[in-house]
Amino acid sequence: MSSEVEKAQTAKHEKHKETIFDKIIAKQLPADIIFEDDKCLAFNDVNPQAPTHFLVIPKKRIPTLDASCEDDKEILGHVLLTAKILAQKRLPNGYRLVINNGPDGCQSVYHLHVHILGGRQMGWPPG
Ligand code: D5M
Repeated sequence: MSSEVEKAQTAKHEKHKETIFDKIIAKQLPADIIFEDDKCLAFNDVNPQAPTHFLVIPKKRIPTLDASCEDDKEILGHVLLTAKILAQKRLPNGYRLVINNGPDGCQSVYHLHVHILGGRQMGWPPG
C-alpha cells in the first residue's frame, strides 16, 4: 500500500477543522507558492507524483468536493480556471487534473484541492 493511501485511510475529517493548507494560506507554514490571488492559492506538491505536480486550493475552507454547495459555484469555477491557466503555461503537451474525495478517493488533506499533474505520459485507468 502506498504511503499516500495509508495517509488517506487514517486522515481525519473533522468538520470546520483547520488543516495544513489553512496554515499555508496564512503564511504560517512555508510552501513553494506559484500563484496567488484573493480567492485561491497554487503551490507545488510536497510529494510530487509527476515531474510537474502542483495544487490549486480555494482560500475558503471547503473540506471536500462533497461539502461544496451552490454558493461555491464561483469559487469552484475560479479554482478550475486558475488550474487551467497555470497548466497551459507549464504543460503545453497536456496534463491531468485530479480531485480526491473522501477515504476511498484517497483524500488525505481535508481542504478541497485540485491536483495538476504532467510532464510525463499519464496512464489510464488511474490506480
Ligand atoms: O492530496 C494531498 C496532497 O497534499 C498530497 O499530494 C501531498 C500534499 N501536501 C501535503 N502537505 C503539503 C505541504 N505542506 N505542501 C505542499 N503539499 C502538501 P490528497 O488529494 O488529499 O491525497
